[in-house]
Amino acid sequence: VSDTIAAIATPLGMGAVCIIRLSGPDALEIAGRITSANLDNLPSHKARLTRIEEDGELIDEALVITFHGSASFTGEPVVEIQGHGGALIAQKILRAALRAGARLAEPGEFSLRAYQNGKIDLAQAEAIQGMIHAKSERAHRLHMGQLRGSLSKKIHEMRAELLGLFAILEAWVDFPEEGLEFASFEKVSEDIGSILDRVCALEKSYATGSKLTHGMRICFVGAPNVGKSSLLNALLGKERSIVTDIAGTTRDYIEEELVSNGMLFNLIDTAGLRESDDPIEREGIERTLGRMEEADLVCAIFDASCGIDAAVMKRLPLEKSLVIWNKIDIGRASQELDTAFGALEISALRGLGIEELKSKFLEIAGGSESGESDLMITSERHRAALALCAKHLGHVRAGLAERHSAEFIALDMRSAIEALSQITGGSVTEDLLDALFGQFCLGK
Ligand SMILES: Nc1nc2c(ncn2[C@@H]2O[C@H](COP(=O)(O)OP(=O)(O)O)[C@@H](O)[C@H]2O)c(=O)[nH]1
Ligand SMILES: [Mg+2]
Repeated sequence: VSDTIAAIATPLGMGAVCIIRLSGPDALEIAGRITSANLDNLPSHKARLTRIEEDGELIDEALVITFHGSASFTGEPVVEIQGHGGALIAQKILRAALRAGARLAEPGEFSLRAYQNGKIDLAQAEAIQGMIHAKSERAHRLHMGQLRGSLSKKIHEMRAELLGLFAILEAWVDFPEEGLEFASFEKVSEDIGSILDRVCALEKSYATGSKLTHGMRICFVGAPNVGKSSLLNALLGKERSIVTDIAGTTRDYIEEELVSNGMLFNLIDTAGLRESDDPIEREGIERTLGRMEEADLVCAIFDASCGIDAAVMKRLPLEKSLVIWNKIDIGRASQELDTAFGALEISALRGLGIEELKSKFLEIAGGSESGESDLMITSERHRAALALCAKHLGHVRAGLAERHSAEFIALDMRSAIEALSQITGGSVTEDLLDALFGQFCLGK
């Protein structure tokens, strides 16, 4: 039996309204002690204007909404008090609720209860968190889909198939003589192969899914004065980075978010790469190399009127680089370079080729793919679980091929199923739940 928790669910500050939430078996009773309305008579999901009072002092006039029984977000009685927005009012209402018998909720505890009461699974709880943090249309859409159960459904389907195959393995263990009547080794192995393919495809979707949610990291590198800072400004449509004709102006890196075509990009302008004796500039160059390593995409910018810069070229990670010829208003270079994403011509100063560059970013991020690929994972936790599942399924297939005893194969199969279950929350530890829900907002 759980106790009744309370928290302020809205950000502390000035606003039109603040919401204080209570959840637990005594939510209605406790809220009843501080409101003038008789909450037991108030029908579920209906709002009523009441006075909030403590020791005869009027704190606020507020709307109270009750959710009876399990018909609430958390799956237990919930009361939401909507007071006037103001940090002090919110705190006074909360304090009154705590004095009336509620306990202050931990971060994410409402969502944790929703999960524990079977209202949502773990993947859906994480999707809510993803929705709250979404900075782009695509991130929002992805998490909305996950909240509505797209990911959970896929996991359950694969899990159900694995359980079916697990039953066959168990039958082989229990009835080694007639076991092969249930299915052939080949058939089981083939079915596992098909599930393995899906598990791997979903794991791979993290590359795009994480770019969509956390933003693709794009690092601009190049020799001093090629126009890196000018390009950042042109993309952002504002003068963010200092632009001068003095080489070595940008000493530290500058990071800015760009939302374009419903996608989030993290643009990083860096110090120009060249040999330098200046200690500050050298530190800046070190940082450039670090950012380049972390980046999903490196834009190698060259001055089209000068051609390729060898010092930049030799440091370029070709497998994730896009060449950008800048200053095509004053020159043209046509060297071929063997980079993963080809080359583009622009003029940051004149604003030429900027839209094409944004489209290129979108294409590289995988965001221009059609809607059917909208089922993607966006969490590293999910990726790790899928990778673990794939590893165990690999062992199962190897075991079948080498005709290991069904008992051992079944063990790997069990591990594969458990790994998959972690995503929706079938078999997870208390520690994991604490860590996961602990990242949530207070009152969520
Ligand atoms: N003609 C021309 N000049 C440019 C262009 N882009 C930048 N510049 C100039 O090149 C100089 C260096 O630009 P900046 O953005 O500071 O280069 P960074 O050192 O790579 O960051 C400045 O004087 C800019 O105005 C361009 O497309 N065409
Ligand atoms: Mg610069």
